[in-house]
Amino acid sequence: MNSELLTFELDVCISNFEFMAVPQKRSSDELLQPGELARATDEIEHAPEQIAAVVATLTDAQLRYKPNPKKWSALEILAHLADVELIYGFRLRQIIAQPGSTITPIDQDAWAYALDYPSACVSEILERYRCVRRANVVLLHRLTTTDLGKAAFHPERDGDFTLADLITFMRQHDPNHLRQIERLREQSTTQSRAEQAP
Ligand code: NI
Repeated sequence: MNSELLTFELDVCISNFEFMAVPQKRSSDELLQPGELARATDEIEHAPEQIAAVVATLTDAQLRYKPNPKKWSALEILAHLADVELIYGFRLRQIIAQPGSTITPIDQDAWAYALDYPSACVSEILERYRCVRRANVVLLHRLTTTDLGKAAFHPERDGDFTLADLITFMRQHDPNHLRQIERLREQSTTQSRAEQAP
């Protein structure tokens, strides 16, 4: 099982399914508060630039550093973010246009393996992540709080997955992985120093 941030307290993988990463640490109901949808949209809009800024500080070795074979490298996390953005895009449109339809769960480790995340090109995935995010943010700007209760059926929840749930997940997913990349940078630097020590 590959590494993934699945809760906001733990950075270990306890499930293959991205859905399980919905931590509900922030309640989806928060989005109903005045100004909160706009605040979430703003956070979601700017997250890729924060990720890109951290990635720009990484050497190629740091990008590929894995603390152990089962954990993702920063490069694999980036490829995951770019692919998850496609999933967000589809799910946003699905819930808006076809409420009551059924969501297809994602096995993120199967995606990472089958789509060969370690061979990803950083500039390509960053560009795709930003581009699809921009398109998704256009959609988010159109939403009002009355849209947030629209839902599709999520088999792994055995219940509704609302737009509020999805947006709450989106606003937490990038910062979570940003911290994961920063930790990988620190770990790789520490290991590099240890290897150079006499
Ligand atoms: Ni993730």
